[in-house]
Amino acid sequence: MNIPESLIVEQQDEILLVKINRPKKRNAINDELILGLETVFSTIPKGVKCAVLYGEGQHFSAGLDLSELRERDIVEGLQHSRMWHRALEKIQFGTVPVVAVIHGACVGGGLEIASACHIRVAEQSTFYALPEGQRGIFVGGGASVRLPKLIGVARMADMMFTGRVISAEEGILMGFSQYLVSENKGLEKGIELAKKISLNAEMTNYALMHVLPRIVDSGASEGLMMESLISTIAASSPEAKKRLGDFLEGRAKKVGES
Ligand code: 1HE
Repeated sequence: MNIPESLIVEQQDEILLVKINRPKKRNAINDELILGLETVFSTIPKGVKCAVLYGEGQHFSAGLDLSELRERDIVEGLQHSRMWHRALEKIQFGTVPVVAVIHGACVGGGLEIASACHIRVAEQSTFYALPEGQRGIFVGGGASVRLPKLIGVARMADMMFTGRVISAEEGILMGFSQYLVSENKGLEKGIELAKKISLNAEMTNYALMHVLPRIVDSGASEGLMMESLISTIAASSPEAKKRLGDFLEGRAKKVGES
């Protein structure tokens, strides 16, 4: 497997920890790194149930490595954007849910990578921006599809029109991150969430990753039909029957019990 030095992958029981490790360049994403992410998320080892993606150093990621952008022609540019789409599809529609733990800069392509994950935990130092507008370019890693679903079209357009920087607190109010934690506590929180997610029935995680986004992208009538299908499939699995029985016979936790 071709994993570059700028990615560190470590398995802790059922959790895969994936670290972007290019701190001298603020975890800017060059081709090697995006291809490495594609490889890692295409080849999740058997037994892994959830992944945590985070960054080394002071920042999650400064986005696209701008030093590689200069001399591309139009076709190369298209292929480059499609390469990002492919890699981020592997994160979003891979085999396991991915928790992003973000801190410092989460900008441009870094924000696009975090948007492809399933849950985002932000440390207090996090700031978000889409500097593409200021650099004279446009997002190319899927932000126009994923980001409006998280924060809304108007907010994304504002970020690009004005170069506005969003704080960690604003990020949570806007719906970009789901958890806000103090500095250096992100990984601990990310692992805690990953452990919780790993305890779910496999079918529930599968439906949340692969079916829910398709329902959201479809019309109401098709969406409701897909919901009926997946809820019936999920409820008929032996795991669901066991869990329902556990609750009805007093062996399972009540809502809110930990
Ligand atoms: C980089 C990059 C990069 C840093 N490409 N080399 N992204 C941006 O427009 C963000 C550009 N970066 C920044 O605004 C700042 O670097 C940060 C706010 C993220 C961090 O600031 P700081 O003071 O901690 O670091 P620095 O001194 O600016 O950078 C340290 C080194 O990292 C320096 O290299 P050095 O060789 O002079 O030490 C920087 O050149 C390098 N560096 N960011 C290349 N992005 C799929 S399309 C997505 C399109 C985009 O992502 S566009 C947004 C690009």
